[in-house]
Amino acid sequence: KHKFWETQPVGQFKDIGETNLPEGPIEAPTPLSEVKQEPYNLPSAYEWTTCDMNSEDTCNEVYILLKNNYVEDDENMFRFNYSKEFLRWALHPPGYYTSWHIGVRAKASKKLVAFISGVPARIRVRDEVVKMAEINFLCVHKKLRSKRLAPVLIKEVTRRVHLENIWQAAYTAGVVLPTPITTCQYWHRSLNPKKLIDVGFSRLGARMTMSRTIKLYKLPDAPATPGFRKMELHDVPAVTRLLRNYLSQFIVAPDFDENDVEHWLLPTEDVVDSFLVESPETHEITDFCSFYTLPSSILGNQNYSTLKAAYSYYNVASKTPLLQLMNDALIVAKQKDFDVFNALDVMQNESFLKELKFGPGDGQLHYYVYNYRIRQTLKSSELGLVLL
Ligand code: NHW
Ligand code: EN5
Repeated sequence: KHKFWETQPVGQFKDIGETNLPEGPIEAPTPLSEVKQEPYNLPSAYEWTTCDMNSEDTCNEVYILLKNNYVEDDENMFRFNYSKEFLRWALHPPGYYTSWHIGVRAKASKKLVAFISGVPARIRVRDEVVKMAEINFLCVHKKLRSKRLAPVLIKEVTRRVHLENIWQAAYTAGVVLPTPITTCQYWHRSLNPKKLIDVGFSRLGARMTMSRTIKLYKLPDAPATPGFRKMELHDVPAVTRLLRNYLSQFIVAPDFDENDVEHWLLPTEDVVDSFLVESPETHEITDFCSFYTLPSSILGNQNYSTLKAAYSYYNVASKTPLLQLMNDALIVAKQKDFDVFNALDVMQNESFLKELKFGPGDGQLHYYVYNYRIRQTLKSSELGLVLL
């Protein structure tokens, strides 16, 4: 069934329930001198290219490939439309390797037809911090599908990760592969219900009118929590402490230092938004919330071309109730003109989803780790990792 994935060091379906297998690397690292020195072979009409995302032209080519060919929902009504600034941010964290930003071009036209990327990350699994690659933005042009190009891209990124002496990776997908460490549910909170209904993202509930629906999802004009404000550069040490302490309770979570927090959580216009609560009395940073901006193209609608979605990222409530903090996040997202606020049922999100009028979506997200066995499938609430 999985001719490619059966050959890879990942959990296999036949081993589910094998409780005796040890936790940790599936395969030991090999000496770097034994890592294949040449790229894998592509069909002869295609060639490898390393994509320098600092180049305006290259970044634009990757953007256009993804805009036209990346992930769609199961009814092909919406397609992710990551912005150029977002892609540059996502691919340039501390310690990134340009060699992990891998494209495939048609030799004749030089057109970019496929892409895969990795970025370095330290991810803690129980009490062990593991250097990993986070793999994302795997994309093959629609006209080149089902030709087994994806396995070649995956093997090539694996080889280039190995050349940096890194032997594990984390990735997510909407499809089931061998084998998820956990499966998460997408939840959606309408901010602009009329547009969501008009474009087919959501439906008018039974015994509901449009005006009742609009009223149902109405939010206050301003956040309620005293001391709620945008995160700034000088907050990085306090946010890092708060976040590290919070993430320590999850079985799998990133091991963020101050440089990571500055990159991933300091607000970047139209990419990532972060807010915190500074106690008006003590000036202590007690709570934090964040979301990233990921619009989707609306495929074939007369009136609208883009759905503006915010995705819940990392949130920590130590003093303010999480429910109130996330209600404030919804309020600021609404002020910023987002149509919908999306969240996964990771970390403690289940504690606010229903009360804040999120509803379950038709999509799921499966999380995977390459070359690292985790003893049993996790609950989504045991996961402290959000990938873009
Ligand atoms: S998930 C988003 C992936 N992208 C999309 O869905 C975009 C739209 N679709 C496409 O572009 C986030 C194509 O359909 C793709 C597959 C390219 C998905 N992950 O070339 P073939 C990520 O980026 C397997 C992994 O004929 P295709 C995460 C499939 O099971 N494998 O298919 C990426 C089959 O193998 P099998 C996937 O439709 C993580 C084989 O590909 C997959 O033309 C990558 C078929 O290939 C997916 N999402 O192209 C892994 N979708 O064994 C990283 C399909 O079942 C691993 N497949 O026969 C770690 C590497 C680093 C390690 C470092 C130590
Ligand atoms: C890795 N970084 O299916 C990315 N999205 O529910 C790869 N559904 O938006 C992983 N089908 O339920 C990709 N509206 C996996 C996700 C792929 C995209 C995807 C789902 C997630 C989605 C929407 C639209 C469905 C359109 C028809 C959905 C219902 C919203 C409703 C609002 C009111 C309360 C009830 C729910």
